[in-house]
Amino acid sequence: MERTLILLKPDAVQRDLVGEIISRLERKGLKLVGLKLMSLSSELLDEHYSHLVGRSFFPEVKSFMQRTPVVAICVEGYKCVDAVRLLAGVTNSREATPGTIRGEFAMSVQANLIHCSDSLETALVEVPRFFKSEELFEYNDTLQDYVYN
Ligand code: YYY
Ligand code: MG
Repeated sequence: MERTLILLKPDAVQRDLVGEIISRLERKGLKLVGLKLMSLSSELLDEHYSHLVGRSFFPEVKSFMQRTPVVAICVEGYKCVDAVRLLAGVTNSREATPGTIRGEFAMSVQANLIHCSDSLETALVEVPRFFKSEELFEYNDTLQDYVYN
């Protein structure tokens, strides 16, 4: 089983799409193992978006991500890192496939509602960046048998 990091960005919080997006994760069959609101510090964003430091739009992305708290989520599932990327849709929401989260609910590159880890290697770094070990839960989810059978 893999775990992946998801952030519901300030536009999701402001537009009351948190429940809709969490519902989609649940309905897909993913298991919630971590969930909380958090305000992102400048230092955390520099780490999280280190691949964007130096890009002209980076300061804007940073201030956008600090406009409200975000919802940090960790889900677990078989090959869930790629599955969640597919649910989210491509970065530019206008080009995201209808049916995906970005494709259904967004029109922007920056305000694209959701962050999710882009590979298993990234997820292994991002999950502990946002969640302490005591904030991640192991429990028996009785539906998992039916989800994967
Ligand atoms: O992983 P993903 O969020 O789909 O895209 P990244 O290339 O990692 O960029 C992170 C984040 O930065 C993106 O979700 C919006 C913002 N951004 C932007 O505002 N303008 C760009 N040209 C590229 C990315
Ligand atoms: Mg990314």
